[in-house]
Amino acid sequence: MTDIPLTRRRFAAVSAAALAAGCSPKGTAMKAPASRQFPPDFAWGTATSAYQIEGARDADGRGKSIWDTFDADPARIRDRSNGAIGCDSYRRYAEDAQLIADANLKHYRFSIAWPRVVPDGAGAPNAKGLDYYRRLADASLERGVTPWATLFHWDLPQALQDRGGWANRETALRLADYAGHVADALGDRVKHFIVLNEAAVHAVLGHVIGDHAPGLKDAAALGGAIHHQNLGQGLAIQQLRAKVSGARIGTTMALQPCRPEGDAPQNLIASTAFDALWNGGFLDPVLKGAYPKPAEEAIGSLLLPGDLDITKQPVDFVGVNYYSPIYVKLDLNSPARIGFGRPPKGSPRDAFGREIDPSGLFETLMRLKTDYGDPLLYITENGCSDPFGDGPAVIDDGFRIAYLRQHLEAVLSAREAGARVAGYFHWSLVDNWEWALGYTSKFGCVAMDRATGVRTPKASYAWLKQLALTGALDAA
Ligand code: IFM
Repeated sequence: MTDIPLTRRRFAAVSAAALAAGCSPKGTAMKAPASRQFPPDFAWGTATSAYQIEGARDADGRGKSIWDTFDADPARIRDRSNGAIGCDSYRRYAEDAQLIADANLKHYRFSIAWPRVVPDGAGAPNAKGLDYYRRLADASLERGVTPWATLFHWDLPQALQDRGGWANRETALRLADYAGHVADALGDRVKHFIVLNEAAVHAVLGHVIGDHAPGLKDAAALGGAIHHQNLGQGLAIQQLRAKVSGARIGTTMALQPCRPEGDAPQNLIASTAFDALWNGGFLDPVLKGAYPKPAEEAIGSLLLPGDLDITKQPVDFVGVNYYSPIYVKLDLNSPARIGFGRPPKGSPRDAFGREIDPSGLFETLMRLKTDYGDPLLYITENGCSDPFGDGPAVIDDGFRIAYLRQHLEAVLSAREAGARVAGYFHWSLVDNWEWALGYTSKFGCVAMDRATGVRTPKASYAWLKQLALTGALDAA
């Protein structure tokens, strides 16, 4: 992280605020849960996203997305692969729905590819693209699985990027138009909607660091990517509310406690500043109708009168995507003075290199309860990867079961402490195309043979199946 636009002056301002707030680097303490039983109405599900699984990029009038453009340069993707095939789910969607139903999972969170619905980013919707999502929703419903549609999981139509992408306020209006088309076509059968997926990741990795599409390395692009996504979300929620009776509408964020590397006070200041962009920059506008200072400064003159009334829409739930905390340090070599730090020495890591720290999930859930009005919460993503590499998937994936068990214990603890967590979606159903990591990182509870597309359930699939049936979390 070299370019987060936190100037020396802003850094001094957030330093003062952080010290005044007396931020704790470790957060709320988590107790072991007293009971290992989830209630019968707890929602068990799994999650995927369009670009990672669908393939069929040229089918039925789909337009190009920024990821088609980004992965056209193989050097950008770890194994030089691209999203042309994904998991072939555009053809195999019914098989996927059957796998979900067979695992006793009653909820499927998938994303709709914006460029399938509005290939040129604006104008009339593409009926064939919408038909595909009708078929997918019906395949789920017929098997007793409730569809949850995410509208924007990072695959912006390239036509909109060509007009400035999120730097252009118009993109927010186009997101609302797209939401309206989805509502008109699918609102009779899809009632659960998530407008944005992990907007912080898209803003920072896509616009500042450049590891994700659209591949920009431009600190000045951050403000537009934050604010216009939030604005578009507000406008899209208005469309969905107006058009879909009985809609349950939420948002999904990559919420991560931002912790300082080590004990140095300057790292605490840097982590507090980063938290205000990464977490606060998306939570506050929708739930509080305001931006934390550092985010507001990054947005500058793009924030127009009335915008915060639009971003602050009533939501029925907040979706929490949690994998691990972020460590942050002061980095004098970076123009922003903020850099990614390392977790404490010896802390457990998953095969993916991410720190394993379920207390970060507990802390996040409690923070939402305490600081953000106690919203209804769903864990909309949680999971871990196989070890990196081109090798076959690990079918006997005890490491994944251990990871899931620990995080579900954190969910039980947070529920006992009063957080209103109503469901859990495992990321992900099938090993899929993990963005810039290509196929080198596998998150599925089902393996996929890349040559044939054949799916093979892993040990974690059987484990989730039993858990979803009984709601009883086994002990290690
Ligand atoms: O695969 C991604 C997903 O698209 C967004 N959340 C994190 C997952 C694992 O890295």
